[in-house]
Amino acid sequence: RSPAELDSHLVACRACPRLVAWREEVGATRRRAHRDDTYWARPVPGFGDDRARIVVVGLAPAAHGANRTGRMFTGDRSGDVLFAALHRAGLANQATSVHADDGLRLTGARVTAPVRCAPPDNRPTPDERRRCAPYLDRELALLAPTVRVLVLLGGFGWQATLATLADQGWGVPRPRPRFGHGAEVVVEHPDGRPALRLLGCYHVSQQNTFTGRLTPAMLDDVLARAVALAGT
Ligand code: DU
Ligand code: SF4
Repeated sequence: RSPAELDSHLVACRACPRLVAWREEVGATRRRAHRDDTYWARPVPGFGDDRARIVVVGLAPAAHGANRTGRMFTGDRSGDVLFAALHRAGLANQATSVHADDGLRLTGARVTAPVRCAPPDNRPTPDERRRCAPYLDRELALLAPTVRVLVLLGGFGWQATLATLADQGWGVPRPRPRFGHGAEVVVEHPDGRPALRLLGCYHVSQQNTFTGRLTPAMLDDVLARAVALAGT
């Protein structure tokens, strides 16, 4: 199965009634700044290199970001911070991301999430997270020849991703490793895929970047660590 086939299955998914209602409601009501936009309002595929060594994993699409543009982390402040850092790390061809057709390309990297539909308050339920788990697992299976490092953004995304990986048979330690900025964990899959190194990083949300909890230098350090671990 190719990533494109996986995506065509994903974007038709309606398995979570609450999230289907929310993604469509947000898309129908819009936000004043985006009044003239047609919202994507569907599940959001991973974006970037099909041969990525590093995958940045958020939590879920932002209501007025990826749920609007249809591309992960695209069209909001979180994405501005993240793609600028990926550009500094040599993993993106440009520092900005505006919409799905803006010329942005990632090389050696990909961005995705354990839950593919925008949830109310950025909080998917455990059931929603479990239902969505196979999509991340299939994406990682397709990337298995190359992927070595996952950068997990934020405590909620960390926990959701570890739980998603555990649901899919990955050997996630118990008790579950705690999130921290700079935390590192190695997980293996029983099907013999190469192991993944998980790196914790504070989320690129405005809440963290405006307050200086996450500085550009801290993000650069995590991505440099990811590049070093991923090898060449
Ligand atoms: O058709 P396309 O989405 O431009 O992808 C063509 C090709 O480029 C595919 O092998 C994925 C790869 N690619 C990439 O390396 N980085 C990107 O950001 C988008 C696509
Ligand atoms: Fe489907 Fe995942 Fe969206 Fe639920 S969150 S409807 S499983 S794509």
